[in-house]
Amino acid sequence: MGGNDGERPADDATVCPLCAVGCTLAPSDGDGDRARGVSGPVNRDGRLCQRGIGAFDALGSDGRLTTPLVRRDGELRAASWPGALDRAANALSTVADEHDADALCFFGAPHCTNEENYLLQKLARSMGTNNVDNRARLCHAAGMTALETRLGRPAMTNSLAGLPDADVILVVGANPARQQPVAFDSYVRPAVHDGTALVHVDPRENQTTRAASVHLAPRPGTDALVLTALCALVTERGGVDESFVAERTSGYGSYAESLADFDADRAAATADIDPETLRAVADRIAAADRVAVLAGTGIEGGSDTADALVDLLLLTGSFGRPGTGMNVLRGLNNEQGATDAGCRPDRLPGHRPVDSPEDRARVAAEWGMEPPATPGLTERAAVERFGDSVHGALVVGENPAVEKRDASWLRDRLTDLSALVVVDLFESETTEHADVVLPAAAGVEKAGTVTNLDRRVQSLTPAVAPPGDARPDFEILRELGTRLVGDAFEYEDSTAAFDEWTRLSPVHEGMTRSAVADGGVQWPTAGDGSRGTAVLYEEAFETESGRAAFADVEVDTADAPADELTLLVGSRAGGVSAAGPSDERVHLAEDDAAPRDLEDGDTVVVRNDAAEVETTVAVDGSVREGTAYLHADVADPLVRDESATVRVRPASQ
Ligand SMILES: Nc1nc2c(c(=O)[nH]1)N[C@H]1C(S)=C(S)[C@@H](COP(=O)(O)OP(=O)(O)OC[C@H]3O[C@@H](n4cnc5c(=O)[nH]c(N)nc54)[C@H](O)[C@@H]3O)O[C@H]1N2
Ligand SMILES: Nc1nc2c(c(=O)[nH]1)N[C@H]1C(S)=C(S)[C@@H](COP(=O)(O)OP(=O)(O)OC[C@H]3O[C@@H](n4cnc5c(=O)[nH]c(N)nc54)[C@H](O)[C@@H]3O)O[C@H]1N2
Ligand code: SF4
Ligand SMILES: [Mo]
Repeated sequence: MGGNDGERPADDATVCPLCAVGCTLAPSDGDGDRARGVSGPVNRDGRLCQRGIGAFDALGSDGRLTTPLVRRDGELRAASWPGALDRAANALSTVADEHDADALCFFGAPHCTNEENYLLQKLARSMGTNNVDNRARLCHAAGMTALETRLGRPAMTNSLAGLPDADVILVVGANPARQQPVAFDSYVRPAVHDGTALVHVDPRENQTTRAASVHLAPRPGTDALVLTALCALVTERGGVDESFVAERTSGYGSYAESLADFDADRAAATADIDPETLRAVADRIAAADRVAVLAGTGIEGGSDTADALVDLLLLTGSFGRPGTGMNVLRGLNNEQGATDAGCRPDRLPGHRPVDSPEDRARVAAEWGMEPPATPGLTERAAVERFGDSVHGALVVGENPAVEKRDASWLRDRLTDLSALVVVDLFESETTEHADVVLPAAAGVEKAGTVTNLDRRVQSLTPAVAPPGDARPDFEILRELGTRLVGDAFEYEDSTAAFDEWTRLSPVHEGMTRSAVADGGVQWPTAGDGSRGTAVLYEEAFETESGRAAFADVEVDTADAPADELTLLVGSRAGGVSAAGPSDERVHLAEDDAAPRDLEDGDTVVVRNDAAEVETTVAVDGSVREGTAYLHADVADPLVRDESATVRVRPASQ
């Protein structure tokens, strides 16, 4: 099955920059700023979600940065482009001269194109550091690590288009009905309509639950236990795909032994779910030919959930065919591409390890210099070292705090930097502290390529002009690169950078810009640029042996202290049109509210060792007992505490 089966989009069409689904849209013919959906490889019927319809409005000229700003006498003041670029380059090179290149870090750019990300990491590495990362990657770090280390590639194994072939779809820790609506409505709902069983595993009921045939709401922290119980029950029911296990996996012997002793009823009791419902799900999975997993940010509590999901899929032979696989749903529009282009501290373009001499040599042949061999700092680690060992940062389209919008934590870190250069569309907490702010063009205003959540590289067409003097990030990075490094950054246009990137990245080898413009191409190309790959691992996994190993999942199900509740966070948002929290309340089950003398509407303090937040209570049947649900923005100060539990008390106590 080829990966370029989409239709060629209309000439004025581009890719929606607001999430990783990658729908095709165009400016509407007369209806103000509303976008018009255009039939594309993902939204074949031209469907858009509400956010996509508002894309031009969200990225329009209101409040946009339109001129470069340079700090003079403590104030950010308008400057010319050459003046601002010189100042930015000087500030960064002074840090490298006074300390060394590892005193710099480069953050970005999951909202930017593949070519822009490629330039950003080339700039970092050409200056001598691997301190380059993108924070959106961290939303799905556990899921992607499991995929990369166990199967080979840090990416969704399958395609949206194959989902209707699944017999069972397990949605775990995600709410695609709200967060990836076009993907859900175009591929999951029709499958369910045609008889696919949708099993939602989440301690909270959300929009996705409404479409599901079964909702399992295990106690938080017990997902891996429940999934391992499913593996044991599926085995008992003869649901193991013996030939797949024999030909494509390793380590089954000891894994099967550990399952043989597994007490599924005890697991159900620990997870506080109905054992009969669990058996019914196991029956469906055992009888299924194709099982697909869709996973979101709710599996990120540790590595065990992702590992248990991979085990379940290996056991049932659910890899390498349409309608199967481990599909971690990326969030931002080019989160996948930022990783593929090399905006990771441990990987060169195409996911090649920085500590591999052959891969560095291949890069050196293209760049004329070898990238550093030691992995750099993750974004999280770098932010913690601001003012200590890290003194300068180039930030392209990010808000570089571990979590966003906590002004005081961020301010403390950012004020410790001696050079901060920010490239963005809007002012933010980060630009407030910058020495130089460079105004960028938005996704709908620029050319280049982006890669959606199912590995499809698609082409952007500038649909509207950028406001004022804003420029595409590509031009800004090219200018900075020319000043800081030299000739290696003199690209004629973004296609020249695309060509260089695809020469260096084995999974993009031979991919051509014209094939990308003609309906998109899903990497890997296997060297044939016009054809992509819809389903990974059809013949073999990309591991040394070609097999995937079972993981003996260590399940840690420590109980929360009796008076504490597990903090559940949802409605994560990223991106410019993310509205503020629509719901500031803490949601509690009746059985948790009553013993605390709490009623709907009471004012409470939600507290842990990191912080406290005052809000009101919503007594709510959609959250399970033992949990407290908060919108991500409201939870922000609390999530910095590793314990992830909170105490909820009346504000008056
Ligand atoms: N409190 C809280 N914290 C969160 C979340 C939350 O919901 N609440 N969500 C989490 C999640 S899921 C994510 S992915 C991260 C997101 O974290 P970030 O990526 O840091 O934040 P965003 O707000 O998505 O975008 C950062 C900036 O990119 C700019 N931008 C957009 N397009 C372009 C472009 O083309 N060029 C340039 N140069 N800039 C551009 C925007 O103007 C914005 O200021 O935050 C995480 N942290
Ligand atoms: N409209 C809109 N859509 C977006 C975005 C946006 O800003 N607006 N942002 C995009 C981005 S950047 C991202 S990362 C994605 C995020 O997409 P999702 O990850 O689907 O988003 P959340 O709503 O945060 O869903 C997380 C779910 O995990 C559940 N959960 C929490 N803890 C656990 C647990 O221990 N076990 C299980 N099984 N479940 C748990 C929560 O209850 C919640 O239902 O959305 C993308 N889509
Ligand atoms: S689903 Fe995502 S890509 Fe599609 S229109 Fe909505 S925000 Fe844009
Ligand atoms: Mo995200």
